[in-house]
Amino acid sequence: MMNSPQEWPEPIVRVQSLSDSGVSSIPERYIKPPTERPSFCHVIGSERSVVPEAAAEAEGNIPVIDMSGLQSEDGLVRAETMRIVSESCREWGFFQVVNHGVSPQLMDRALQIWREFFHLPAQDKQLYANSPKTYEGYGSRLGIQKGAILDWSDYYFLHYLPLSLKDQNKWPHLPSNCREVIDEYGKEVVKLCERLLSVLSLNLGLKEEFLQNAFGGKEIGACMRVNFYPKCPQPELTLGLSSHSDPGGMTLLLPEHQVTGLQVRKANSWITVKPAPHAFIVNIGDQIQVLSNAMYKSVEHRVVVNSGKERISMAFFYNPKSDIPIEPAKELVTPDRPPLYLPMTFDQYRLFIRTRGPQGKSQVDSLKSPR
Ligand SMILES: O=C(O)CCC(=O)C(=O)O
Repeated sequence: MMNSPQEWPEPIVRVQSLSDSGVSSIPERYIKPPTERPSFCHVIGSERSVVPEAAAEAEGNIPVIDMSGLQSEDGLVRAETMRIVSESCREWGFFQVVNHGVSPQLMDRALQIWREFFHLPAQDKQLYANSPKTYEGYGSRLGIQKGAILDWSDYYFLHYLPLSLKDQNKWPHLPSNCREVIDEYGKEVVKLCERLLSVLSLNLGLKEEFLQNAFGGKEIGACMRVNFYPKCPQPELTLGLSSHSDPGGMTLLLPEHQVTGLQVRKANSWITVKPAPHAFIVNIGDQIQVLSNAMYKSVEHRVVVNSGKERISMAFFYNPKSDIPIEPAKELVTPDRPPLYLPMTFDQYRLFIRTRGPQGKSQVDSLKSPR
């Protein structure tokens, strides 16, 4: 197994400070190869296409699901809600949920404290500068490859669970209510994740508690990455976050809904997500793709930036306990559908993204068992 790297290969530059300095062109190390750039066009191969070989951007939106339907008195409404969740997991790997039980005020407060955090003076944030050893704290790159092309974003990464990794001293002490709000937000979001895992398990034809147990029962892991995408003078040349699928179990993303940026891959197109107010964007991570023997897909996504508005998003990652092997559920393995993946612990698995940075779906594909 690879060891965790200790230090960044190059001095860290805060993207926010670059943006604030008013540069009119971006440094070369943020310029993506033409096929990875946002195409800002709608039809593959159209004359307007700047990079015809790249996936085009298309109209549409990921499904929006009203979770109150799961408690409806009407059995048909309950069944239909389950069906839409199932279809979204199979067809999109992504959906939005509304009426999910987390207080909208708490969601607003959480986004607000992070907005305030990123607008603190540089020296206050610098106290929490992170290293690739654990990634906890204030960071500006993913991956440790020297000379890598970087993404146009800064972030804050912290552990929420298990309790042995939760260390509030590593969370920002400013703004003053920051730790309290993160704690409360985490508690509510964990409850929602538990509910969603039950729904996914039932939809897979498994016992309600199957996925939660496969994740390690009460010993699951949860961590949070708050992404800050500063304004960018040349958004057509770069990405706020390169294409990747999430390595963990399931992600609940809360973006600010006024500024778009997230794009989800659908066949050969990128669909720009239009966030519904106070919705969470739910997506299937690689570990659920493995556990479901690829019935559910962990889908590639990326973030585009813009020159007019900065953007914040909070990604809450609900993960398996890090040292148990994750493999396809026995119930989902049949002679027609042999196990598609070899077992691996999440600790081993996440070293890949921590070393190489976001790389599309190459990691989960590399896990395919030889046939
Ligand atoms: O900022 C976003 O909309 C997406 C963030 C994301 O994909 C991540 O943090 O893994």
